[in-house]
Amino acid sequence: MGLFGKFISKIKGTAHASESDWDELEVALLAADLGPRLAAQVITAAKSAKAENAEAAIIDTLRSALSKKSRALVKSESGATVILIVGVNGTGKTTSAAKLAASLVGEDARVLLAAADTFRAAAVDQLQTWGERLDIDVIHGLPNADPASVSFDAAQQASARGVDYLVIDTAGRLHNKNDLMAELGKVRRVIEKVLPVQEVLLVVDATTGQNGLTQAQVFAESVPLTGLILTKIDGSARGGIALAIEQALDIPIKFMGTGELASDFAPFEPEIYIQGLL
Ligand SMILES: Nc1nc2c(ncn2[C@@H]2O[C@H](COP(=O)(O)OP(=O)(O)OP(=O)(O)O)[C@@H](O)[C@H]2O)c(=O)[nH]1
Ligand SMILES: [Mg+2]
Repeated sequence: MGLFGKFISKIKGTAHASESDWDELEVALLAADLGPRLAAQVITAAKSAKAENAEAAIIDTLRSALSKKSRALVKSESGATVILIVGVNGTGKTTSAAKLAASLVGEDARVLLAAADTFRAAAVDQLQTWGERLDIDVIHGLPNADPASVSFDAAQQASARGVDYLVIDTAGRLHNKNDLMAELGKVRRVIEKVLPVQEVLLVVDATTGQNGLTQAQVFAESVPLTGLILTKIDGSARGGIALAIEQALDIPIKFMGTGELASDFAPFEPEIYIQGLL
């Protein structure tokens, strides 16, 4: 991404950055989707530092925007840990559910997937294809089944089979559709009749920029989000949205998606991420 590299090397040897240097930095910060608030804080911090300390001041400001909450998955002490995957259409929920399940299997956990996106038959097929590829069982219902009932059934099966994790994929829903948002609350309540829902992970597509922040705000009002999965940060120069969201909502990004393969998925590492921005 190399957001600040050019700016820093420009001001390092000089006593002062010029107005046009500051403007250039601000444009770069906004273009990277850091958002106006954090962009302004970075500029203020860099301006008040000496040229040779500007880089450290910028890094400190970025660091302070990060959530201090744990980025590790919460694990049930006994019984299956339920992870609900939510988000707007096309952000990468199904892919991320499969990738997350694969990474848990990679840690020797027993994992079950559930296709609670019952609106489209293709959505169930998509998760089943992943399941076959990864050798992970996928629970699904009849076409147009109630997502809450599929989730309930999946929780019962997870419990009966004694798996470690149940990862539930849900339908894409627009955050401005109240009935769909209310449905999420119902799905969660129904699962909790069987097992506690330890994680509700919102999938945000990094390429949607500041809209990702709006999505996170609205979803957080409907269902208690425990973390985020930030997808498609491969090839996106706009990864600054991660910091904008963490600063505004204090919801930790737990994982990131960096491509379309099962292996293109990793825990979110803030220090590496900040170095990447620089
Ligand atoms: N480059 C890239 N592509 C991704 C990533 N995650 C998902 N995709 C792609 O994005 C597209 C949509 O992914 P899905 O997983 O189907 O998204 P979804 O949120 O389940 O979509 P709906 O169920 O329709 O709401 C697919 O083509 C995925 O391969 C990622 O991290 N990087
Ligand atoms: Mg999907």
